[in-house]
Amino acid sequence: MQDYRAALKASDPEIFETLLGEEKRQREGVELIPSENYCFPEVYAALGSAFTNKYAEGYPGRRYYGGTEFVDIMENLGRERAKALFRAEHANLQPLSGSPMNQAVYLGFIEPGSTILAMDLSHGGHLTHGAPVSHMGKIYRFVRYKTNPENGAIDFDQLRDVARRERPKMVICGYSSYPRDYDYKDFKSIADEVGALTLADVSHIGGLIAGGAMRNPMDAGFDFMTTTTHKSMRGPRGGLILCKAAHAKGIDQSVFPGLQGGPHMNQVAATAVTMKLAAEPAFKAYTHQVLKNAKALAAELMAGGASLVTGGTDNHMLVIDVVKSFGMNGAIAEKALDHAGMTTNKQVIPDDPNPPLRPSGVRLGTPAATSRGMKEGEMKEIARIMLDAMKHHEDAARLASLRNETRALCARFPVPGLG
Ligand code: DSN
Repeated sequence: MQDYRAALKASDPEIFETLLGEEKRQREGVELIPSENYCFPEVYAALGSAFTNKYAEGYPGRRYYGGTEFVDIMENLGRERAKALFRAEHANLQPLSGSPMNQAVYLGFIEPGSTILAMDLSHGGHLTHGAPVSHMGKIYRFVRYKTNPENGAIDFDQLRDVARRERPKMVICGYSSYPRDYDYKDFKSIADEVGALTLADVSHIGGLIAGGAMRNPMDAGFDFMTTTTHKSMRGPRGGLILCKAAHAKGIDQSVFPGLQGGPHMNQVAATAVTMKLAAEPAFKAYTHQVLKNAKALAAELMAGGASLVTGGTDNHMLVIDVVKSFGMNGAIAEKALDHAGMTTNKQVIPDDPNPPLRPSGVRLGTPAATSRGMKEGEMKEIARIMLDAMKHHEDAARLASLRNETRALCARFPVPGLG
């Protein structure tokens, strides 16, 4: 078999150098961005395979190109695995990523100009849930529900009031910065009352649902569930749509030819592989450890003076109000943590008075560290280094010394697939 790395090194040493730099960065730092992870090593093999060469517009058994006998078998396996994993009646593995995946649902089932009810963006909703700067926010009329300022949880009374008043065609639940779980039946009953379709965008927690650590919206009778495949699922960068059988034809047509052309068959293959690995007992144990680690990290950070949005976490994610805790904005905290070898991202908090590039929070999560085998003990070490870095963010020598401690910690936990 050809050594692809050696070929790249020989033909493009400049790009190869950047790859080596990125691999070193991933090895020597603790990755705490909650949407990032280390993919299964098998995913690298599928992504860097001959499937990348193949055009296969259409679906298995109904393609617009010849030579599709093997990709048909592969995509069918992936679809059946995804259906079984998520207890769904239909699966589409072709969305190129999270944004097109959600667009395909809207464009296939909601008329332009119609109303969609989704979470307020500063309270945890995602760009594709109708941010004014997104085309989706221009095509549809998004109305909002929020979290309760008392406890940080979704305010279902307000959600019901907005739904009754606005009569949305679709109710979306899902988030990119909400550290709590909820009962999908609450959303479903409100949507049913006003005759709306239900979409759960579980991009952050798709893997945690697959492993049984968090609730599955399909069990509550949701019409659609979308998830990216690269976050807690440890697959390739990509999107996955699960839905009821009644929506299968509409979803497939909306993805192709409605929104996309040729699917990336190497990505579809990597997703199919991920669906198999995510059904294994080891992955189930992994997802439960992700949650245990998040709780341990939250407890330790709070004991050290960090104020967490909602006061803790039920999932893999934590949001620290760094203005309240340490008197600095999220951009400064992110940089200090970076210098200490801890990668996080600045984050707006509910009704944040500060702008998105200098918001009041930082967001962190445990999926990637857990993929390296880190457990509650390591979360204590991570929290100690983080607190020290934020409290001494202007002390360059101290940050450099903390970075060495982070490197030593990381050296004990090889990165899957990178060593
Ligand atoms: N960018 C992802 C996140 O970080 O949550 C969502 O698209």
